[in-house]
Parts: sequence; C-alpha cells; structure tokens
Amino acid sequence: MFDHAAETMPRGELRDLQDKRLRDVVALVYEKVPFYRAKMREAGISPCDIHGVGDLPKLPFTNKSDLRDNYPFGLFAAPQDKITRIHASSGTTGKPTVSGYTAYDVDVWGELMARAMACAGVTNKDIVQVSYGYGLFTGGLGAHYGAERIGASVVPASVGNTRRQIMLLEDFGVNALACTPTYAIVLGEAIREAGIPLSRFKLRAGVFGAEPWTEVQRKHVEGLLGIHAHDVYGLSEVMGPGVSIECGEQKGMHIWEDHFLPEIIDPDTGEQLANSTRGEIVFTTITKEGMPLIRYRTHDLTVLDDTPCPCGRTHVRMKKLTGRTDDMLIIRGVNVFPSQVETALAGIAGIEPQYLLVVRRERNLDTLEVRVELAPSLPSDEVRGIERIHDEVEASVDSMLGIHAEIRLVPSGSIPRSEGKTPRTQDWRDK
Ligand code: DLL
Repeated sequence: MFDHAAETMPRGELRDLQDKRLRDVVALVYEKVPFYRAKMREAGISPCDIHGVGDLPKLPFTNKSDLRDNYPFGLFAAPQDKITRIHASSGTTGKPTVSGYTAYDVDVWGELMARAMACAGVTNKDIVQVSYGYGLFTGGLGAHYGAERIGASVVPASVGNTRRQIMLLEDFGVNALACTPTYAIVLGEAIREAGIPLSRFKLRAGVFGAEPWTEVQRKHVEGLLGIHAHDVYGLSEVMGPGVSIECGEQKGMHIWEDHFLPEIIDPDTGEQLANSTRGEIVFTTITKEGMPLIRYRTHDLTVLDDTPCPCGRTHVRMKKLTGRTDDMLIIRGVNVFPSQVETALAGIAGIEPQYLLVVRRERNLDTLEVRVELAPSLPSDEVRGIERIHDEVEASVDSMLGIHAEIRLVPSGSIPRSEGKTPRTQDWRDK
C-alpha cells in the first residue's frame, strides 16, 4: 500500500474526517464561489446546516451545465494566482468543461494516483509506460504523477505509433502499462500479429480506464499481454484518473473516501439510494482547493459495495460502470456528445441539421461515422460541389470533436425521425 494509514483507516475515523472536511468545503465554497452561495440560499440553507455526511441530501446538485454556465473559471474557489494547472474535457457543445487545480490539488492527485499504482502492484523498482494522451486530457499527466510519486521510472510515451510503443515495452523491460483498455488490446494484438513471444516482455500490470470495458475484454487483454489488468476510474471535473481503482482482488474500484464522498442517486428523482442499488454516482470533493465540487452529477451508472475487502483497504468500492444516463459516447478514450456535432454543423450551407453518429469497432479500434443530410435543393446561387460540402463538414466536425469522423452525406429525409426523442447515435461496438 502507498499510504497504509489512510487506505485502511477504520470506518468510524474515516467518517469523522469526512464530516469535518465536508463542513470545511461547504464553508469554503459558500464564501468564495457566488454560484454555490446563490444555490444554497435558494435551497434555504447555509453552511451551519451542514454538520456531516448525513446532511448531504440537503445540498443542491451541481451539473455539467453549471460548469458550462460559469465557463471558464466561474466555479474556481481559489484566486488566479493560486491556480497552477487547468485541464479540460469535452463539453456538451463547443466549449470544454474546465477544471482548475492549485499546487496542493496537483499534489493530492499525485498521491491518489500513487495509491492507484500501488493497488496495481507497482513499486519503485518498476518501469511504467504511460500511453494515455498527455495534454488537456487528464490521463497522461495523472498516471505520470502517480508512477513518479511511487518512485517508478516513467516512460511518457503518450498515445499513437504502436510499433514504437511495442519497441519501448520490449527494449526497456516495462513492467506496467497505463492506457485505455482499447489501446491495450491494440498493442496486445499487434504484438501477437508480429509474432513476438511474451517471454521477451516483463509486463506484469495494466492500469486501464477512461472508457467502459467488460470482463470479457479484461480476460482478452490479460491473455494478450500476460498481465493483471486493473480498472481505474475518474473524471476531469472531479480530479482526473485515480478517483477509484481496483486492488489485487479486481472486484470493484476503491474510491478514496478521505477525498471524495460518493453517493448513489436515482437519476430521475435525485433521491439518494442505498449503496447496493444501481443508480447514478455523484461525488462531492472534500479536499480540493481550486475547484471543489458539491454533489456533482457524473451521469455514470454503478453500484457501491461497502462490504469489507480482503485487501484490507476500508474504502468503499464501486462496480464496473454499466452505462450512462446521458448520450455521451466515449470513442478512443475521447468523450463525444452528439450535441457537439450539432454545433459543428450549424451555419454550413447545403446541409440539413439532421445527423446520426454511428460508432463501430473495427480491428479493436473504434470508428465514428457521422451521417448528415444534404439540403433538399442545394443553394442555386452557389455552385458548391458535394465534395466541398463534405470537406467543410469534415473539417468542422473533426475540429469540434478532436477525433476524426468519416462523413457520409445522405439524401434529405433519409435519417429516421422518431415521434419522441430522435436517436442521434447508433453504437454497434458491443454487438
Ligand atoms: O477519462 C479520466 C481518466 C483518465 C480516467 C484515465 C481513467 C483513466 P474524462 O475525460 O473527464 O476523464 O472522462 C470521464 O469517462 O465520467 C466515465 O463516463 C468515463 N470513464 C472514466 N474512467 C472509466 C472507467 C477521464 N474505468 C468519463 N470505466 C467518466 C468506464 C470510465 N468509464
């Protein structure tokens, strides 16, 4: 374990710590963030009404739309000169969802990712290849800090160039790999296809997350790479990777409850549910300084398991995610909202605002096709070739999403309409 005392803290002691930290964070946001003050006043409460975890249901939820409305820095609780890092992930339209960190927040992140790496069995004698993207996305830097904090040798490979990745894994004798599960499978398949025997590698552990993956995929990647594959969860708004991680038992991800308070709620009514009931997981951060979040709606569906874990860690576990309550897709680790495509299409002449996102998995890699309807009659004042429309749509969609999409222009009226909510996505990956 990286921090034995914190990770095995008796539940009673943990609860006292959570109560105190919750009181502190509520007082902090009430004082520093006008948005929270207004929301709490509207709900008829003030920080003195919050004594501890039991009072969580009194507090209003925070939604992704609140982050959008306060874009970019409106929810920061620390002054600009204390913010040392800004990350972002896809928002529902053109603007990203922003997260601000103080130096202390980045330090805690490193510590929690170090706990995560230790859960996967990584030590200071190991070499860790980080093949998550480095950048605004939190995967690369988050895994990097964790491995570095534990004292391992970090190989910041970032994503792409599969052949070079495999060369590094083999030549450096890498012991642990951190990347998306899809990319781990791509690497494993490529190793198999190249006929390189696994005995030439020293890989032992994988720290895979940022997208949903199944037990079948776990077995597949474990076989391909000869490793134990650990599921790691997180989201940029709450911190990044390392909010929770599977220990050696591989039966649910321990949530670091000395920093985050999880709740399961009914996504329709917002009512708090028993831990063992499937619902939406909501987080309150209790130590963040830069951008604390109160009851943040993740839209991720799961179940909490508070039975004792044989590993000795006392922190509650969340089961593998079973879906989302919204229409967010994760394609090659990148979050994609259909509404982003709508924004990208706005203002392009010659097309209708009718579109469909079709996601498939080909040779273990996700592909995205965006079907867009052509206007019934193309503008007569302008001789715009279909090809030009295609290129304009492609450039606009690619730059909005940050990943490449195949554009298929289809005749007007050919995308099915429904009487209710028009389905904007077809996901064939699990079929
Ligand atoms: O994906 C942070 C991360 C990086 C986690 C690397 C793990 C490893 P975002 O880009 O903000 O942050 O996306 C967050 O991704 O709400 C989930 O829907 C999904 N997600 C993250 N981890 C998992 C996982 C990063 N282990 C969103 N299983 C979350 C399933 C996951 N879905």
